[in-house]
Amino acid sequence: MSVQIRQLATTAPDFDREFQRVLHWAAETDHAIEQRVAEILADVRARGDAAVLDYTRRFDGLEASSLAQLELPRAELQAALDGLPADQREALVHAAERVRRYHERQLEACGRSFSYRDDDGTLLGQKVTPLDRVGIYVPGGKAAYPSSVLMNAVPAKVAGVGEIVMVVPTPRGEKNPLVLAAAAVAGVDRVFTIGGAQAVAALAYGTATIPKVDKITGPGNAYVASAKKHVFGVVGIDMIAGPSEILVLADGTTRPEWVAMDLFSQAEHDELAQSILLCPDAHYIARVKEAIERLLPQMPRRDVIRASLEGRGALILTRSMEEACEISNRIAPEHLEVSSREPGRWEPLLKHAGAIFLGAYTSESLGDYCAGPNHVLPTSGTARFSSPLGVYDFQKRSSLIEVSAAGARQLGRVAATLAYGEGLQAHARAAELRIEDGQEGV
Ligand code: HSO
Ligand code: ZN
Repeated sequence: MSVQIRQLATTAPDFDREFQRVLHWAAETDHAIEQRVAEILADVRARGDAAVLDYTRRFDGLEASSLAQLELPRAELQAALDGLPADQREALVHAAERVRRYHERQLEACGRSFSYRDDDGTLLGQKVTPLDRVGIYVPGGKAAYPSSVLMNAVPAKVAGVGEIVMVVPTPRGEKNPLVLAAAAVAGVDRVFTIGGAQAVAALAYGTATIPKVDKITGPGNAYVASAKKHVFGVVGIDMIAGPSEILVLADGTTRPEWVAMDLFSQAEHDELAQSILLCPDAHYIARVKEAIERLLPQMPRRDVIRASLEGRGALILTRSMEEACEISNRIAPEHLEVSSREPGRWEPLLKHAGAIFLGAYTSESLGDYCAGPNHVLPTSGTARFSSPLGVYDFQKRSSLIEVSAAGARQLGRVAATLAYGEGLQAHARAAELRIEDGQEGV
C-alpha cells in the first residue's frame, strides 16, 4: 500500500498555503486535563505523602503503606546495571562517558564565574552556582527511554547539582531495568517509583518523604506537561517538549535508503512526530519516496511511522539548496540533517535548529544516544529562541558588586540623582551618606 506523504514544490502557486498547513498543528490545551491536574496538585499540597500514595494506588495499581517503600535503594540500581547483558551495559557506560565529556566542555565554555575591577577599585562580577536539588521526571511505559535519563542527569551532575532525585512510574510494579541502570551510571542520588501529576507536585512542594526540589526537568505525557506548567514559578522547569521532528536537507548525493530511514527514525516515536525532506532535485525525491515505500513494510513500528508520515510529513522540492536552507530556517526544526557532500557550505546559512547533523554519515539517531550533545531539544519552532538542555539549565548566576570608597563617591552622585528623579529619598540618602560621612566604621 503506497504511502500518502504530502509532496510540495516551492514553485507551485499555492506553496505558501500548503506549507503553512504542514507547519500548523493544533497544540490545544485540554481543559479537562488542566482541571484534573489542578485538583491533584492541590491535593498533594494539602495531604502530602497520603495523597501521592492514593494516586499511585489508583493510577499505577501500586500498593504501599508508606512512600518510603517506593524509594529504590542504590543497591537495586547498581544490581540493575550489573544484571544487564554485557553489550548493553558497555553501550550505556560508553554513551554516558561521551555525554559527560561533551557537557564538561560546555561547563568550560559558559559555566565560568568572572570578575574584574574598575579603575577606582570597584569589583564587579558574576558568580555561577549549581542548583541545590533537581527532580528528573522519567516516563514509564512506551516512552521509557534510558537515553533520556542520561541526557537529563549527566548535565546536572556536570553542573555540580547537590542532589538529583528521579521519579519514574512503575505501573503494577513493573520496573524497566535499563532505566534503573541508566540512573546508576549517571549518578542519580534518589529514585522514587511514582509518576504523573502527583509526582511533579511532590517534587515541587515537597512532602514528608519526597524532598522539595528547585527545578524539574524531563519529558512526560499531557498530565505531566500540564503539571510542570502549573508548578513553574514555585520551581524552575526545563521546557515542554512537543513530538519529535526531523528535517533532512539533501543535495541528492546520499543513498536514498539512508535518508528514508532517518525520516522513519523520528516518525517512529509518535503518530504526531514530523519528518520533512527538503531537496532541489526532483529525481532524488522520487528515489527517496521509492525507498520509503520499499522499506516501510519491514519496520516493526510501520503503523506509527505511516501515521506520522501521512499526517505531518512532507517531501518538498526547492529551487536550490540556498532556498532549502531558507525554508529550514522558517521551520526551525528540532533535528536538522545536512545530507550533503559539502555540509560546510550550507551550515553557515542555517540559523534555527535544535541540533544540526552534518554530512551523510551523521544519522540523527547517533545524536539521540551517544554522540555527546544533548537530545533534549527545542521543538515546534521554538529553536528560534531556545537551546538544547545543557549544563547552564542546572546553574544560575549571581551578580557581585563591591564598591570602594572612591567608587562610592562617584557612583553615589549618579545613583542619588536618579533616585531623586524617581522620588525615592531613602535610595538617594543611602548613596549620599557614603559621600558625606567619608570613612566607614563608627
Ligand atoms: N529523538 C528523541 C530522543 C530519543 N530518541 C530517545 C531515541 N530515544 C528526542 O527528540
Ligand atoms: Zn529519537
